[in-house]
Amino acid sequence: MKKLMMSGALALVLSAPAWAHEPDAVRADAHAPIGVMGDHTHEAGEWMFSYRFMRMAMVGNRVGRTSLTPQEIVTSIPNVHDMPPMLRVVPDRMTMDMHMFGAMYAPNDRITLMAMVNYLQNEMDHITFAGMMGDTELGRFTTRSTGFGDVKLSALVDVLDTGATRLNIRAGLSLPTGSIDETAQVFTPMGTTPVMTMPYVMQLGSGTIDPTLGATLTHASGHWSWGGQAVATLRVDDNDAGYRLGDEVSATGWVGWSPRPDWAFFGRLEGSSTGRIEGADSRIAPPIQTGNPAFYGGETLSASLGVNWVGQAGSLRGQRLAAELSRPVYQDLNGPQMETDWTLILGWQYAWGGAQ
Ligand SMILES: [Cu+2]
Repeated sequence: MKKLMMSGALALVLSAPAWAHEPDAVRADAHAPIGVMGDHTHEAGEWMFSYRFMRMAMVGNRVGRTSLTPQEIVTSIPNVHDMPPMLRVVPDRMTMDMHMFGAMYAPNDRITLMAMVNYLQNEMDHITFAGMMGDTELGRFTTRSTGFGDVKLSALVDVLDTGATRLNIRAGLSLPTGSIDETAQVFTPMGTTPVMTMPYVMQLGSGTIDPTLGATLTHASGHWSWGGQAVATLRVDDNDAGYRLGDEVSATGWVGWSPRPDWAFFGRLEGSSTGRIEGADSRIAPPIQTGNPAFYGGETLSASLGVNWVGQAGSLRGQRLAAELSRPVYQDLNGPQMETDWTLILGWQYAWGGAQ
């Protein structure tokens, strides 16, 4: 993908027309890289629909910044639940697919309303080790959870808009529409196959109403653009199952380069910090790391390459396509915990209405 983007960029430079001759151009860099949400606002009466597909691939485990094999985990990490004394099941691969549907509408030039809901498909592969201790593999199994996640509603307020430089602040709520009662058949160290409530990471929602706050500053002029965003999601209450997910804060910054108005290429860094789960779901007590609320959260820094395209004429005008590929460059996890390998986001956005 990197190679493809580079050669695409080169071809565009060679064919780049002067921007001054295109005053009506829709700018590809008027939107942030597709992995950033709530970066832009709309003018009065304007609507936007968006669809994003996101795949996050996780392979292997780490404690802090150190990688651990499944055999090391089951011989060195105690089980938080009474029996057996050590962890006996290790997740070694997870794929999270998200179909993200979004709508934006601006009742006036200062306020833009935004709603998002995700359809999630989670899949986790496990290794079960035999008996009460030791590192003899007994077998493997896969669990899956599928369904809609939490609905996120927010309002974005334009604080500053000079045309080139924009600042918006956002306040919102995440509503607990996603299930926290997902179950799956598992394969135990004793060779039995009961159906159990899945660990926290495989659940589809937080189970709580979570306030979110954010601010985004962007600038675009000539061939260059840049932006920054900070977002916090706060967990202020326990859910019905007796726990709350950790607070999340993240900050990101990006630089974009547009050889022509309809294309923009981005480099982006994002740092995030997530707290441990507080409380516990009494239904979740298997001898696996994901069953321990302390083995959640941590600090991650990831780097991304992205591309935006926007149509200029006819029925393609205002249609946006985008892609972004991210890889972590630093992960310090409260573990053992699965580590992220890469994340890919593909997106489509279309806005209409408004004054133009
Ligand atoms: Cu929008």
